Amino acid sequence: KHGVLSRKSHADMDGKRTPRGRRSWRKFYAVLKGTVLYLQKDEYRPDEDVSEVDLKNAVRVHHALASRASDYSKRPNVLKLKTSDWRVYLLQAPSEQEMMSWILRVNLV
Ligand code: I3P
Repeated sequence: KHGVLSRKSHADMDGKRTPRGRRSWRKFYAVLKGTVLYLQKDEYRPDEDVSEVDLKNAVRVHHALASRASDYSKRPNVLKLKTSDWRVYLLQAPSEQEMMSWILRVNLV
């Protein structure tokens, strides 16, 4: 699955709150491949290797939990992603349907 997602980091590894200056929203082109959610700067090109920068933004979603971010109301279509190493991300999809689809797909990994 792939598509546009905006990301806000809420908690870093071990669940510590992401500090000010690193909490802003950033837009990515997201690609879910196997157990990894790649957050790329540019659109998905199947025949190209993932760049170093994009690898840094990759999120391991094995044993992660995705759910609607019902406690976040500043933006619509936002899901909350909790990873197995206690990171928390907010991810905004372009539509309600896309948000639901990402939640289902991530939780199936
Ligand atoms: C953050 C940025 C985010 C904001 C966040 C700020 O600042 O303004 O947009 O989240 O608020 O800390 P920075 O770019 O310096 O990291 P919202 O858009 O959700 O308000 P927060 O600290 O309350 O999460």
